[in-house]
Amino acid sequence: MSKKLALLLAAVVMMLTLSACGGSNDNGSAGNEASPAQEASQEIVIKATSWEFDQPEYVIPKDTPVKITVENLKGAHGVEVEGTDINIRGNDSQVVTLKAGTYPIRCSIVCGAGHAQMVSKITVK
Ligand SMILES: [Cu+2]
Repeated sequence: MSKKLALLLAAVVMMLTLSACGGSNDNGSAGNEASPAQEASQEIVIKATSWEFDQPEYVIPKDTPVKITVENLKGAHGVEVEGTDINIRGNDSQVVTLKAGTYPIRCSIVCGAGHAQMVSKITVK
């Protein structure tokens, strides 16, 4: 009984540690994963202030490499795209290729009182 509990605790601790590591790794090595120099045929700029993104929706073409740039005009914000591994923190960019669909965006940096209302979406078509 107590051995089971200890194992369970160990598993939980490991999961927490792994997710913490994953988070900081994302940050440091975002540029050198998978494909090093994808050619983007288009760029969109997502401008963030405290506390909103400049557009309620960003439209990009499907199956096409697009450079997504995040500009922080006020405060420190990031763009996390639900259903993908895209997480652009701060003034940075990432080249992405997405399938058709709608992808919710939210701020990936806890930035203060309005953090929860920092949402938008990417429509890919
Ligand atoms: Cu934010």
